[in-house]
Amino acid sequence: MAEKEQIKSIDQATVEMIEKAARDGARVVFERAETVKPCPIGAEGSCCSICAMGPCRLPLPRGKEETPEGKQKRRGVCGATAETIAARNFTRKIAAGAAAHSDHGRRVTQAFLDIAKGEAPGYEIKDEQKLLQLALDLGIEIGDRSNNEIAIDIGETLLNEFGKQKGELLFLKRAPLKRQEIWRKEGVAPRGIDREVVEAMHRTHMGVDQDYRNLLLQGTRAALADGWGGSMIATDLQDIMFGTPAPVASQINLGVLQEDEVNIIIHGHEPQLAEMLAIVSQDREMIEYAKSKGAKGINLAGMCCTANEVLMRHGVPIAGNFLQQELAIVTGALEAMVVDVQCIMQGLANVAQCYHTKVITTDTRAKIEGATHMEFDEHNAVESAKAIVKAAIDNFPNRKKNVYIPQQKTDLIAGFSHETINYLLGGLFRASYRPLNDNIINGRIRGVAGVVGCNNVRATHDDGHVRMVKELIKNDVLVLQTGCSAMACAKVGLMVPEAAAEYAGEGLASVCEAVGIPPVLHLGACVDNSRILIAATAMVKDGGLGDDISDLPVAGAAPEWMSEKAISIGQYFVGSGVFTVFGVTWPTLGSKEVTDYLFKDFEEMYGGMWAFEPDPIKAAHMMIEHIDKKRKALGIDKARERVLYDMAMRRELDAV
Ligand code: XCC
Repeated sequence: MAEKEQIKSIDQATVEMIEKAARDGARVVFERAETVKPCPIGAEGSCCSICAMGPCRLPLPRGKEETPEGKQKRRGVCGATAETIAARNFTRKIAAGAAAHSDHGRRVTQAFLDIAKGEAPGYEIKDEQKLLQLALDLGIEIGDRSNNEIAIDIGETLLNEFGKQKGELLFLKRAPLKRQEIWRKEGVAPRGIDREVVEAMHRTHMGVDQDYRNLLLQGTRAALADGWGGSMIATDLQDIMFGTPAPVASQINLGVLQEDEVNIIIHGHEPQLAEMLAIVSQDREMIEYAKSKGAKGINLAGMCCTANEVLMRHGVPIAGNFLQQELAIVTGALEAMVVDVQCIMQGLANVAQCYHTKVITTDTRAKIEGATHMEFDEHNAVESAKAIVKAAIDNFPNRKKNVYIPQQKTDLIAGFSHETINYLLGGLFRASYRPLNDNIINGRIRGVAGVVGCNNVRATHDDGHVRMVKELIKNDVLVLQTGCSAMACAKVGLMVPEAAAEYAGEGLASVCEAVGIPPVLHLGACVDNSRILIAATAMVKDGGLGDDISDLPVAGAAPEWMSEKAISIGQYFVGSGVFTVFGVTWPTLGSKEVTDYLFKDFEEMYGGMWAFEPDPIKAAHMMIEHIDKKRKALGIDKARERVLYDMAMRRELDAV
């Protein structure tokens, strides 16, 4: 029997562009995925390629139980067990993910220092309040010093976090005290960001750490160095330099591209260039230049996490999420695809050959064969950005006949930073999470879920995110989102206040309507998952919901994950006490022991644990079950029953 064909996407714009790509002869990710199938042994984490005696492939016996003798024999050439191999592969994924977020954080810190020293004209410190708060957090003197003097000390202190060899990362102190104690007890409090990544790479080298528990201990430490280190530093400093996000309206999907304007997409992760492009693309001189080439104006849009950064702070529209990157070129209406780092498919350069689009790499760490490299330099940001915009404008007259922009675009509200949530809930003078905690305690809100992460071409595009989030809000779970997951839900209209009445359960809807927020809140890019850690900590500190993150009725998920960064994020959530469920595939299934350790034993150690469930509805119910378990432990389960009873009574009364 033929294999049932997987539906490629639930998004009409995506479907239309896949069809156009086929007509135009452009090979995109959806087509490549049909010819390149995943290796089943690698997918389970059972292929070891870390030395030249292998790769050793250790498949599980198919269709039957593994016998003890079989398990004994299932070893690599060096004698490594399936447990060691799975744990090593998993730890390496964490190290790569933590490295990506943290190298982003490092470059942001360097830019922050340059700005403070006056060496990066065109940028400034935008959020003074957050600067001073951070100085207080770090014990840096404020006195009557200038913002720049304070910022230099902050920048140097945080830059030191990357290469620190001893002690603990400074931001660990932001966590609830009980959480800090757990980290110390388990020996996973990170010392320095780079140190933990390097040690993870060392310990997973051939012939070093060969105890899966010990390997995963280092994996946890490296992941925590991402969440409470590199990512958190990136978020804080970006907010100070570019402004802490506040609610902003915009639009999303390929329909934001304009037929008669110069279309530029900024794609990747670091916001420095994107910030400057947002300014320069509005420059009168640039717009005039665009007009001289026959365009009506310049249209900047975002893709992937850079998109989230400039959406949150400027309302720049989003053209799409991860799996739509090549499809933006397929419209035939894109003058320049400007990329920096992470999640950029090499296929872009190939697809661009069928159209006029210029793929422009801008970062010395990320070049692509066949693309044009135009180095972006923060010291000369305005000029660098102008050169890129000019190159896009110059490309406008080269558009070919095969232009078609799908009509789909959806309104959304973004900009829900921790500070904004605090303010919206509590008001300017008494900003607090109290109303959120109270509504959780009284049962109107059942709990809070973070649904984040990528798209994965092995699952129907956007479907997992949308179905999971709809199920959660229907069951009164407030959803916080970042990354490509946020974009999937924004595209179907879940990020406008009206979505509360349409999709949320009565309890959640009543709170959203009172505060005027959507039931699904966009918190930003993937480094901004650190905002979720801070929000969870604020809930603990506000009282009434236990004394650790693991006591809260919260859960996390990445239903369509694909990147190593997602594994690092998941691991730091689990290590911070959060139950976290991933979809699509799970990279340790080749070892039952390692999988059980992550899914069960971790709960004893960290209060949080992993789960794997490819069905988004079932996964949502696993999250709800966990939330209910936590409500019961807190003794607030009865409150919710009362609320539901009240509603039933109300309905009865209404019927009379
Ligand atoms: Fe990349 Fe951040 Fe994943 Fe999207 S969600 S595919 S990592 S852009 Ni981060």
